[in-house]
Amino acid sequence: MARCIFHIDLDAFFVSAEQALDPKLKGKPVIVGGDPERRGVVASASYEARPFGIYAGMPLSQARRLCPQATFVRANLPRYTDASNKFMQILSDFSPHIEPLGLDEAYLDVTGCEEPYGSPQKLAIAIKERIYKELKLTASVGIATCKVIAKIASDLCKPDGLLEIAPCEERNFLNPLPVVKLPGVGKKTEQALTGMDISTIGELASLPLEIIKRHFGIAGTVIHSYAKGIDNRMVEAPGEPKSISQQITFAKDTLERRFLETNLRRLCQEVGEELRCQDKRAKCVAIRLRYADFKTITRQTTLKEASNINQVIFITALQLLNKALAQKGKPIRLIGVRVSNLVGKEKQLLMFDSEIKKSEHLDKAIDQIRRKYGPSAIKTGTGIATQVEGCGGSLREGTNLSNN
Ligand code: TTP
Ligand code: MG
Repeated sequence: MARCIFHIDLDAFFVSAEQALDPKLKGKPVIVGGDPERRGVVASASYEARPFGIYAGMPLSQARRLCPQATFVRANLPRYTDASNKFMQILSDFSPHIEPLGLDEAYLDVTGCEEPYGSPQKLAIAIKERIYKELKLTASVGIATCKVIAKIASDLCKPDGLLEIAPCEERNFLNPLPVVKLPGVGKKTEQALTGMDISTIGELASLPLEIIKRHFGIAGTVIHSYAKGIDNRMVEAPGEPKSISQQITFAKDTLERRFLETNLRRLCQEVGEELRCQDKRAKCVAIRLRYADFKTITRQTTLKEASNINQVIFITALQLLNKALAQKGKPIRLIGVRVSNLVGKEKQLLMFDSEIKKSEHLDKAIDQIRRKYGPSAIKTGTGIATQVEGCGGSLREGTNLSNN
């Protein structure tokens, strides 16, 4: 029996959440991201703002130049998290097979669930109506026999759309679409395919697999299957987070060593706290640097033994930073720390080293004080420098727990 998979994505989510609270913003160019006078990027743009060329990730200053009449609203993450939880709850009332992706989208396997409604489309309409009634948000729904086609369909019918690709119609639907519509085909792959005279998904599907593999390796096999409408992935509830990250965008690009180190220490401390909170240790530590010209690099290393001790994470991240700075002396706009390859208590090595135990206990005690009395209640010597030094503040981007 063919599966019936929905991909549901909220339209202009952050903006719509603001419009739901303040109806005066409806029908207007609205941009959520923060204060355009400060550094930062567009998180979400209303459909009225998009014809001006505004997209997520664009610097707010540029968005302001392109669309000065837009209303700029500072992002309110707790508000969106709350709406997201309610959205996922509504979806799970229609099918237990739900796979949330980020805050505003999910796959839903509704095979067999459509019967009481009469058809998959009627079920999708019932979901959309409930989302609108309870949250004042619109969603777009793609319906297909597999995930990849459902996702492409929901993207094509935005905003407030519904598009069903009937079983056996997959290839007819995919063939004329540009390759870039295929998840997994980014700018670089698109360019390489253009160089091979391939511009549509149909053309990609008709290439021999050997040629695709030669150019794109194992990733090529996946996009080739998708291009042929083959995607056997199940709709699965996500596992535990596989990485934890924190990053900061500075108010001014900087190469000031002590300022960078101080911020790095703070990020490592926050990542460490999240690890300890989850009773996890990490084997890999990575830093991310974005230079003034937006070029972004990641440098990663593996620890001899998994750790959640601030100082261990910091020293490792600092070595990566020093190496990167020695290679490139360009001013830095953003710095981030990510720990991955997480192991839980059951997989941790026995710790014979009492110094490690002591450090972990000390960090945990500091976490408790900070949780009780606020983050500034206790500081390590170097941490104090962030308050007084150089770059006029920074824009925090929050903890990110990722399954990738
Ligand atoms: P998206 O679903 O990609 O975008 P959207 O909901 O704003 O618009 P669309 O109608 O095209 O679906 O992302 C969901 C939310 O995630 C978005 O509202 C804000 C946030 N987000 C960021 O903070 N930064 C980003 O770069 C992107 C792409 C999204
Ligand atoms: Mg969305």
